[in-house]
Amino acid sequence: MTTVIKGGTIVAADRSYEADILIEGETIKAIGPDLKGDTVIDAAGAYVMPGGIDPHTHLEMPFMGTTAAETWESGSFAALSGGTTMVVDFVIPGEDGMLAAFDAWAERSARQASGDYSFHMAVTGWSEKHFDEMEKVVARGVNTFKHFMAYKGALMVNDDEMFASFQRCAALGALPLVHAENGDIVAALQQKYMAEGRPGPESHAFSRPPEVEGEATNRAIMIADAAGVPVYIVHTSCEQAHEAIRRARQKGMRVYGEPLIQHLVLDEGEYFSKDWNYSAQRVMSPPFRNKSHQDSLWAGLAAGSLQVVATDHAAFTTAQKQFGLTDFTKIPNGTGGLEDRMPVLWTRGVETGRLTPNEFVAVTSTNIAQILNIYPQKGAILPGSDADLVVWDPTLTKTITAANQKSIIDYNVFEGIAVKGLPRYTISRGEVVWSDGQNSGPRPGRGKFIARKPFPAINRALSKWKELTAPRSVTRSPEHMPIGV
Ligand code: DUC
Ligand code: ZN
Ligand code: ZN
Ligand code: ZN
Repeated sequence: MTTVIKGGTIVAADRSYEADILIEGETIKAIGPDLKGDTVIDAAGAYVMPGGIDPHTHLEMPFMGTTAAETWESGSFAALSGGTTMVVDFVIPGEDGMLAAFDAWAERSARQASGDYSFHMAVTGWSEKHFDEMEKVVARGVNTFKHFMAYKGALMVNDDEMFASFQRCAALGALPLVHAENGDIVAALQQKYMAEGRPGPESHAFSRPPEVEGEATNRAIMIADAAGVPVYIVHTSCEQAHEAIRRARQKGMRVYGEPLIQHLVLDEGEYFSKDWNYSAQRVMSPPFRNKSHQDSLWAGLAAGSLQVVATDHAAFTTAQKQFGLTDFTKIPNGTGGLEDRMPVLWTRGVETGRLTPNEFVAVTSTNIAQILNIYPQKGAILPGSDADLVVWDPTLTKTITAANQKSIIDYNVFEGIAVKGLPRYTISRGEVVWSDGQNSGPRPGRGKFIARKPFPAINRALSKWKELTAPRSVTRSPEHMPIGV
C-alpha cells in the first residue's frame, strides 16, 4: 500500500524545495518529481513539513492534590489536529519509584494515544534506589531525566541531589532536563504575599519573578558543567534565563533552552483580570512575563540561542483551578496549548517575518528530534524516516475558541486569537489521522511508544574548564610538611 503526497513544497529545517513524497507503509520511501502511488494526497499550494514534536506535556499527571484533566486520548488527538504527531510526557514517580510510575504511564498511553509518544523521567530525590532505577529506565528507552528546582516540599531536588543525578546522567549517556526556578525564594515569597493578605492569582506572578528563574538557570548550568553533562532548560520564559543559556553556549557548553508558545504570546497582564477564573486559568510556572521578555525569546529562536518551542501542556478545568480560590498557592499550575502551538507560532512567527518557514520546522520538530536522539526517525523528511508529516495550508484560518477545541477542558488561554496557517492533513506513520473539514476523531491505541537510545560519548563533553581544573596530586616530602606531622 503506497501513498503519494503530490504538488507541495517540502519545508525542512535546512531548505525548501518542490517534490512529491512516496510513502510505503509507515515510512518515507522516496522523494522526487512525478512519483506514483495507490492513493494521492493533494498538497498543491501547501507546505509539507515534518510532523510537530511537543517535548513537554503532562497528560493525566497527578499534581498539586489533583490530576491534570487532559487525558492521553483527548490530548494526543488535540496534538494531531494541530499538526503535532509526537508528544514527550513527563513520568512523575510516586512512592513506588520510577519503574512503577513508568508502568502506569505506559499503560495509560498505550491504551489511549492516537499519535506517537515517548517519556522523560523525573528525579525527585536521591538514594541508591534512584541510582539503580535510572539505569533500568534508560534500558526502557528513556534518555532524559527531569529535575524540579521548585515545588519545595514536593517535587523539588536540592543541589546535592541534582549534582548526583547529573553525574549519573553523564555516566548513562542521558540528558538532564531542569525546571529552573529557585524553590526556596518562591516559597518565601508565597508566604509573604499570603501573610500580607494578597491571595489572588496575580500574587502567583509576583512570587515567581524573573530573578528566581535566572538564578536557578545559572545554577543548573554550573552544576551541569561541574558534572560534565549537557543540560536542557525547560520553559525558558525570561531574559535572565535566556542570558544564562546564551552565555554558556558561547563558552562551548551544550545547553538548550525551550520557550513555550504561551510565553511567546501571552503576557503578565493576564493575571490582572477582574474575572478571578480568567486569571487563575492562566496560572502556570513560570508565569507569563512582560513584553520585553517576549522579545528576548523571539530573538533567541531566530538567533539559535533557544532551540525548541513546546507547550508544557498541563490542562486543568476551571473547577480544579478553584481549589485555590482563597489561596493562590493552591491553584493547580498549568495551561494548555497542544493543538494551538503550531498555528499560533506560524501566525505570530512566520506570518510576521520573525521566523522563516525553515526555522519554524527547526524549532517545532527537527531540533528536538536531534536533541532527544531520535533523528532522522522523527523530525526529518528523508527516505527511511517515519512518515510523520503535516500538509500545512498557509491560507486556512480560524479563530481559536474553547467551543471548538479537541482539548477537554472548558477554556483556552488563546481564546479569540485569529490564526492563519493550519494543517490540511496530519499524517502519522503513513496514515492520515487528521484532515481539515472532516469529522475524524481520536483513534485510541494506534500511537506507539518511541524508545530513545542513550547519547554517544561525544555528547557528554561539556566544559572547557573541567579538564583545566581536573584534580592533580602532589607529593610532599617530610621537610615540606609542618613540624610534627
Ligand atoms: N509548571 C506548570 O505550570 N505546570 C506543570 C508543571 C510545571 O512546572
Ligand atoms: Zn516545569
Ligand atoms: Zn512541565
Ligand atoms: Zn625540597
